[in-house]
Amino acid sequence: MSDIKVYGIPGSPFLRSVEIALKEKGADYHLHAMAPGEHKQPEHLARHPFGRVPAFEHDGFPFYESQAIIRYLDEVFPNPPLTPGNPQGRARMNQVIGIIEWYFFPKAASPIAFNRIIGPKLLGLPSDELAIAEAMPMARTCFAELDRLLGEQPYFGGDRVSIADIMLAAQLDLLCDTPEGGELVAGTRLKPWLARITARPSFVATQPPAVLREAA
Ligand SMILES: N[C@@H](CCC(=O)N[C@@H](CS)C(=O)NCC(=O)O)C(=O)O
Repeated sequence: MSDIKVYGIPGSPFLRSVEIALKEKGADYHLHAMAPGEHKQPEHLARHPFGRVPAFEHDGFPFYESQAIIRYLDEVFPNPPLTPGNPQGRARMNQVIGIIEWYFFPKAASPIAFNRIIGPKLLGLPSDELAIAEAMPMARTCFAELDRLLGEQPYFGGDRVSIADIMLAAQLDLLCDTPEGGELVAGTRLKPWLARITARPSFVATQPPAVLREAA
């Protein structure tokens, strides 16, 4: 039996995406839940020198970066597959992961969710309204483009949930609790997609802490 350890701060969408992938695979794991701030302490920096979450270990093999972790899980636990079986589906999945990592998370979701939820409700910091306003043009571009790329398909890579769906839905589920996220998702095809995917047992079992939901 394999030994899987996941380190992270509950509520982190990247942590949640790794947990969702583990649940989709039916793999047992141990979550080392960390408090905010612990991710900058030497113990965690030894696991993750960039001081972010999640970090991961499988049978003594430690590494970090959510995308790498989920792709690894998809290889070591092949069923059900989280990678589409055809080149176009895989290209679309990889494209969406690239959009999440380069544009959506750092330039849209992170400034909005941090200033609306994490900062004011969890860390006692004031909302930086300018940072939110500055993130909105990129957020609008991301929502429009992701809506276009999803199109009429059930999931980004085709008929089955893929790594892109898991990573994006973990981000959107939190962001869409904010007024800005709610406005951005309204009327898009992302809204029914998000409702469908977050009803999956893997999402239900990995809800963010209630304090983050109440905060929104
Ligand atoms: N590229 C990293 C990003 C991880 C990341 O940015 N995690 C956020 C939480 S969702 C974090 O650790 N933030 C803490 C900080 O920036 O201090 C991954 O995919 O794992």
